[in-house]
Amino acid sequence: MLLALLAQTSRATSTLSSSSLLARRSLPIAFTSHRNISTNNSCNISNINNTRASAISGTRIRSIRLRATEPEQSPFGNSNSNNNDIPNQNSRLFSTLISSPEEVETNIETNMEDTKDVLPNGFLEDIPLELTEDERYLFDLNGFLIVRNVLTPEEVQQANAAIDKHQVNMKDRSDDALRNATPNTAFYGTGPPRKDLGGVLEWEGDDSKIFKSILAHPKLVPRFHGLLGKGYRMDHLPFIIANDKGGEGFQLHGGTVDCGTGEYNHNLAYTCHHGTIRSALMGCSVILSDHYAGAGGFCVVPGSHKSNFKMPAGMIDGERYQEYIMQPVTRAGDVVLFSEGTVHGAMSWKADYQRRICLYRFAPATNSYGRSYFSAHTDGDASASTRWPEKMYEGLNDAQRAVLEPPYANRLDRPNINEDGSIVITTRNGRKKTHDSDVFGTKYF
Ligand SMILES: O=C(O)CCC(=O)C(=O)O
Repeated sequence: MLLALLAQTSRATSTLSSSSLLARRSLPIAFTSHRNISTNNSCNISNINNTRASAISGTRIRSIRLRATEPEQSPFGNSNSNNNDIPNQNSRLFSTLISSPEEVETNIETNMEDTKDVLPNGFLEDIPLELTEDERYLFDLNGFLIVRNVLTPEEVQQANAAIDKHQVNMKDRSDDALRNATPNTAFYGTGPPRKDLGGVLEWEGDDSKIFKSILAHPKLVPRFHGLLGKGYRMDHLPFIIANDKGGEGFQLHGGTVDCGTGEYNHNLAYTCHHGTIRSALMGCSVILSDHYAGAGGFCVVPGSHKSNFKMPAGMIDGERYQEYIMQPVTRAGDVVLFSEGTVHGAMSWKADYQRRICLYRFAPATNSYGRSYFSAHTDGDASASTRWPEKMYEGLNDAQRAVLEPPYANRLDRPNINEDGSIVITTRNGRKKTHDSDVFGTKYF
């Protein structure tokens, strides 16, 4: 709607600034700039688009102050659960200055340049063009970052409806060999095993749509670029993790210094050189049910991506030093990005409703950990195919398809995602390709 209206009102420009382009793609909550606040109106968030629409279609509104309120919902869509620690969205303020139809786009651009809003718990709500300084600081300090409201409540509901449809295929991790925690420890819970559900990117039509959107989501691409670099790629097959009440968590694992062995694990390296952060392998946990304080689920040892020593005995099972293990409070629609080099796990699930997340792993262009990108129909014969399961490619846009490329360097004709979601091929000089063909019989060394 906003997109169409902006298209109508904007003067035809062949080169739009990236901030404007992002604004066109942005979710409803895109315009925040405290500098522009001059209170005139307060209204429910459901009126935001209408208000914008009237501003865009000609009503002269000098400034709007919007206060968001949320509908009552289930835990699978930003719930009203008894949760005092979740940032109170009702108190979040949205404001934008709209002067005339012609100025709408300009104002959006202005606001997008420095949009930044710190939530009560210190985490960020914004739509940046790149990893912000605050995010860079938080990720470097803690080894993880929470990106709020990536999915709208409607998208969360859509994703959960698709899971409901396919939940008959959930596989319990019930065998001893599959359990992720040691019995009678804090992470084990009271019994029910974790449930895993794969195939999310291969589901028919709309069932996979939300899950495909994560691959190159406008709210995530700048963060992926900041933490993984351009040309980032999906590494593992994403899947749903579900836990019923009492359900088993996952003992602590990962770590650049492996928390179990104490050995350095370069496959999970975290580096920050010359101001550039890189995570050799990054977890991306899309939260699909609320995780209130004490509910359990994903937990992390903040800062452990830079640890130099083996974890003390007992901590890996949550039996000792629990006060150093943190369970981030998240709501359905949030996304947690974490370096796999940050020691993490999951606490047993305490809430009455089912825990649901979709876990992805992404990596820099030249990194590979998983092998399913070439195993789909060739059973691991790399020479036959370097493609993921064929159904994954259905209905993808160019940016999403780019993220499914196998690992190879950007200088070898790799599709990179631009800020506006379009693709640019990082072209290799034609003469070099011909030369390599002459030498190797293939245009890429
Ligand atoms: O349940 C979680 O959030 C963590 C899961 C995890 O780390 C894993 O499956 O490797």
